[in-house]
Amino acid sequence: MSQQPISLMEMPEWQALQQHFSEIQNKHMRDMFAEDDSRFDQFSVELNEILFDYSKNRITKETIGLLVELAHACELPQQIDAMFDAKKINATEGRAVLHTALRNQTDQPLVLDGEDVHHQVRTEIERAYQLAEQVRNGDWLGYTNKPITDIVNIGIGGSYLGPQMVTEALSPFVKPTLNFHFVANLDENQIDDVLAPLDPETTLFIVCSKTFTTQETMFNANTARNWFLSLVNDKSKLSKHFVAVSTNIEAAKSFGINDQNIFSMWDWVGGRYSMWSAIGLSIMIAIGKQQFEQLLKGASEVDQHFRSAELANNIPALMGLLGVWYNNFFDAQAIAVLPYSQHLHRFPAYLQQADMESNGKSVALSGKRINYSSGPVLFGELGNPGQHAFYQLLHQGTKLIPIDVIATARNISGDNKHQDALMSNVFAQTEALMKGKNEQEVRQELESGSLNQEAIDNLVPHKIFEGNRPSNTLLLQALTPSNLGSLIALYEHKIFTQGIIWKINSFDQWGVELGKQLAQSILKDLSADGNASSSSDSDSESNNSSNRDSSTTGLMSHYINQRN
Ligand code: G6Q
Repeated sequence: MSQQPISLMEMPEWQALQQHFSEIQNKHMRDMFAEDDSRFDQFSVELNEILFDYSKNRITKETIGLLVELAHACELPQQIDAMFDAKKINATEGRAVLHTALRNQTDQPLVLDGEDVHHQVRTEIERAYQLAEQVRNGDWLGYTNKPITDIVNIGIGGSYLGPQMVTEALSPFVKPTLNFHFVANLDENQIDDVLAPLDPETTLFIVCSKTFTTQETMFNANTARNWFLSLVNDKSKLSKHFVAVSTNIEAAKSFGINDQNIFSMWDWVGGRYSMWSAIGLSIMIAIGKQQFEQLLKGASEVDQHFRSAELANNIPALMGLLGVWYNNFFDAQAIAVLPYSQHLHRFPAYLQQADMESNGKSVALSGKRINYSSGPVLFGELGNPGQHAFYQLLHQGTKLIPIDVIATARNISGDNKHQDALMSNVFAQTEALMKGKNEQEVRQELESGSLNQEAIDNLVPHKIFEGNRPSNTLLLQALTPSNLGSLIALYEHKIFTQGIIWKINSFDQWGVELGKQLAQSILKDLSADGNASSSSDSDSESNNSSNRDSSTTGLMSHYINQRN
């Protein structure tokens, strides 16, 4: 007889954590550090050139033990194997999840539906490298035989955030004679601004779209093509200036892109996990084959670590479990990711998609609604600018917001004259969040000044910092391609770990669909005769418009009046 799977919160391992939480929830990290000076050694892990310090968390050895037991009870190790072994773990789309195969460094075949995935991956990436090297060497010539100077990546979501983030993060490795532009927004101001200074003779457009149907990308690609044709006036010249990356080869061909300029990807790569494939073509052009291979290598090393390290010593598993600890036991609603490295300025935006699109789900794989909290709100910004903006809330607000701080010990492009000052901020912030400042300390500080007793009494409560606010620190030796590859893979696997604990599918994104469908129906009405009325429509396709609410109808009418 088949048994109903036991729900997460009824698991004995969960209940043991609940009990443990009630015992330590009020314990202050200040005291934990005072009682045990080996916390840093106990709660930090080094992997190649990355140090992960998680000692400033509201945890004891027992907490980690219990979280690891929960992960085992949720079969995390078996699920990790299932992902790497090409099992179709993306159940709602019937797909394997194989971004790890895109960076696999071994010669071992990996068979999926009768095909060797590794062979397919290597073949396609070598084609992409060839194009990248031609552009970099000046051998890829535009229609007037001039080398390319500007590369415009047109794509959105996973076909944009990863390539843009990495190209920016690795700017010291980017070929200085090439300029990179990323167009994602449907507001034509973006593409118009990008195109304005460009010369069609020396511009290469990469249309990146897994489906080749995405509205924003198709609009922008058409605008780029029209711009090119308006200046060049000869369709036969397009082939030197437009390439595409897609699973939908036919659609890319009908857009007018030559067969040999289309690079494929596969349905087993999710958009937000796809920068390791030819979707990363702009990165390949920017940093070249050798450095792109380093990026893959760094990610692959984390893949091996995730697959083989004991969970108690496994960085992505620990990152994921600590997130569960705060999300589900402390009821923390948000997390902040705070890079102190300027070149990582797009990392929070990239991670926002990776995390929130993956784990922003409320139905378990079983099809049942979950009765616990899943993915948190993720936000972030560069560290120092953030300190002078929203860190106030992190230090003294009413919400508990665990943070990840990311920093590099060495700045590879400068002479490190700011480095000690920068790092002093990194260490000071996490120390302040952990320790806080108690009443006695505040009083002492104020009493050494010139204020009278009444003024001191009034000021004291405002100057108290409760502290006990958790942080992880990821300290990279430097922001190299290999370390960046590792950093991204750490977060990918953190997200995976949490998806397994929460029993959700981290690899679909049905939530993106409804808005897209409605936009299509609304656009049809907006482009028709400007009639946004909610009254009866006879054809069945306009069911949506007849069901439209008064707010949407009112806004549409107002827009139509204003636009005319
Ligand atoms: C990512 C999502 C989504 C997707 C974009 C672009 O995992 O699926 O962000 O990447 O909607 O889709 P296309 O690449 O198909 O244009």
